[in-house]
Amino acid sequence: MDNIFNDLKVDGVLITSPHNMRYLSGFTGGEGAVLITPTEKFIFVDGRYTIQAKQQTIGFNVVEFKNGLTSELEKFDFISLGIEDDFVTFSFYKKLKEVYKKCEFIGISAYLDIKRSVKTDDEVAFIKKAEEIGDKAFSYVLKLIKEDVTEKYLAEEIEHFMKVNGADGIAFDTIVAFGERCALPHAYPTDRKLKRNEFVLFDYGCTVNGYCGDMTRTVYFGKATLEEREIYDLVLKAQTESVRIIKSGVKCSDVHNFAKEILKLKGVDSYFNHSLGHGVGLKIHEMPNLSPKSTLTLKENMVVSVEPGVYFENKYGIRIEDLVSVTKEGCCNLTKSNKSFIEIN
Ligand SMILES: [Mn+2]
Repeated sequence: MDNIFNDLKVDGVLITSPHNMRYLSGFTGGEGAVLITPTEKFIFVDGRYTIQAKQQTIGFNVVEFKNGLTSELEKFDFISLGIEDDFVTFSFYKKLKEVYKKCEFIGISAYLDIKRSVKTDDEVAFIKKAEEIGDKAFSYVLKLIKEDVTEKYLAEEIEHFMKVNGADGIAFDTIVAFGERCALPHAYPTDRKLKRNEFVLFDYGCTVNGYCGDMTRTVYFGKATLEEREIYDLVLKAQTESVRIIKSGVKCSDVHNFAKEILKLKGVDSYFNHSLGHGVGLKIHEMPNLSPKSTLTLKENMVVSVEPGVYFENKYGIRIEDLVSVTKEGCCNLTKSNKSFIEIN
């Protein structure tokens, strides 16, 4: 970040999104603003966050504003100011234009997204820890699977387990889906009861120091049909083989297309209706996407999910997801939970 003034032609950077404020300053309060100039760093907060900002930031001047953020911003002048074009509202932008009448505003969201996509070793370690807690939650929840249990119940158990086992929160609303509900890639837990002979899909993650975990496992309650078993093994093949080709220098779109080709072996590639994966970090969905549209190339220390899935309306769905950190030679799988076919009886 310190070289932002070399990378971009700006003489100041104003950050207001919670994730980028946290990334750049350590402040987790989510409200306020971070202002960085070539010589100084400021964080502006209201009275609720003054102590917290002092505790969480290093090298920042903590300024408590009493008459609104703009009254503090008026004390500065910029020729060219970087702002988050993907986050700033139209009304805030109009205010900024009134404060800095002759200033040119430069959108820096994409720049920060790319910057954040490559993790430090510490950031990878936090994600790894989140995934370890997720792995433990999976072993725990497997034991709770039985007839008539509800999706909501299992989801609550997973979240509670993670929170009392080292997580600081959940990365996104936990998905637990049974049977035909597994065909909704973003299913939400309901009071639906588990019946014999259907799939159970779990997709969840916790946060550790703000960094997200993310994993998906699909298991079977009862005795699967041959077809169900074959499709599962195909999704598993797409998942494991895709992980195998990931390394620094590989195009993100190539990994997606590779997985799709494997699903084509049994003609189910058209039932794979999302991208193969996404970056994770302080946000659950970050750059880069393992998608056919991506123009990015994998780099060392990017962390991405690899999650092929197939979804059959009114029947069932299967998705298997691991997180991997990209290395020079390949990748390191951060998710250790068993992914071979599991039947629970
Ligand atoms: Mn995911």
